[in-house]
Amino acid sequence: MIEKTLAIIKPDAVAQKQSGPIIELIELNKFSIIRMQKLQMTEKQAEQFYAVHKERPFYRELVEGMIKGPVIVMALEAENAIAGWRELMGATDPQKAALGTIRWMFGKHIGSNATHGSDARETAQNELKFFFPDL
Ligand code: 3AN
Repeated sequence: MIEKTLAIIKPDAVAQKQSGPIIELIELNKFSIIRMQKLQMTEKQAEQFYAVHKERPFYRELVEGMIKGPVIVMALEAENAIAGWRELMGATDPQKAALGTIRWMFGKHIGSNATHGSDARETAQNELKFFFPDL
């Protein structure tokens, strides 16, 4: 089934000029980038975006990490895009990510793991709307 998902290249990866190779991997893996924007998230936006993690001990770190610089947000489309993008990103913790995945290559630690991806169909719908209201 053709799906859409939200991908974000996080501030650390953007600052380290890793967005080029990450976007290349996205295209080599046959995702279509149907929207793409570089933007600076506000603290309020990041808090809202990560509201599901509000009670987690790392919530502040998560919000701070997302607003320390510009991000690149993308709407990706492909067959099974949601699971496929998560597979290409690799495990949340870069130390546990499989060889060749984006987080294996570009993640530093669990709090700085290069990219974000929606985790389910409903989340994808909400996260896409958050940045691209026309989708
Ligand atoms: P994923 O991004 O792989 O869906 P989630 O939803 O469990 O993972 O976590 C959301 C984000 O929170 C992760 N991308 C990661 O940056 C951060 N995170 C998760 N666990 C930790 C942790 N133990 N310490 C610091 N940050 C964490």
